[in-house]
Amino acid sequence: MPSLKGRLPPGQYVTSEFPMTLPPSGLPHFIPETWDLRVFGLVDSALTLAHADFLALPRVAVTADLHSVDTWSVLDNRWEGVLARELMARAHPRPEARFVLVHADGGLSTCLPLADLLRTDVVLADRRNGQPLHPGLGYPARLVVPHRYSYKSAKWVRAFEVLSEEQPGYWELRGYSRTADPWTDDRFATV
Ligand SMILES: Nc1nc2c(c(=O)[nH]1)N[C@H]1C(S)=C(S)[C@@H](COP(=O)(O)O)O[C@H]1N2
Ligand SMILES: [Mo]
Repeated sequence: MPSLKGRLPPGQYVTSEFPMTLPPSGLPHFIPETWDLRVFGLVDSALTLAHADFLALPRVAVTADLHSVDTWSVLDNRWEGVLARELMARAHPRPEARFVLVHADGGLSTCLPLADLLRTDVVLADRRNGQPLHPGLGYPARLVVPHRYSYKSAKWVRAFEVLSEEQPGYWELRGYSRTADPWTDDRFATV
């Protein structure tokens, strides 16, 4: 058992598997022929990628822990996929770009600072621990944002909307923190 000292944010416990919650509408249906991934908004080169285009992008592997606001943490996930910064670099955000609203199938959206998406550990993953990502965990493209509570790690991502101002997403509109920093127990919105 590896030492957890320094690994576990306040109020979290370790579990080995994701609860894999599904949206009320059920598991989003992935159809490779019609699926696309878009980057739009305040960019000079809006992107629409087919699934084959996404698969052809440079790939990375990132090992990271994921912390849920519901107090469970899953440690040492080895995610494989495409860095969000790879997509941003291709889309060329304009100088006024500051935030990105992530749109996902199943109704979730979440907003992150553009700077978060430029980190070298923020990946749009399609594999975990050497296997294709389980559909319930977000296949074909799950955002992984290790330094934020996992409601920022949108499953089934379809688009990144680049904005100048922050626009609250699904959980941010429902009382959860906009900043979502596990290390400061930053779970709920402060009014
Ligand atoms: N598209 C989408 N992504 C999502 C969610 C969702 O409902 N829809 N739930 C989020 C929340 S609240 C959490 S805690 C994690 C849960 O990850 P898991 O379902 O892989 O366990 O996914 C996040 N990503
Ligand atoms: Mo969550």
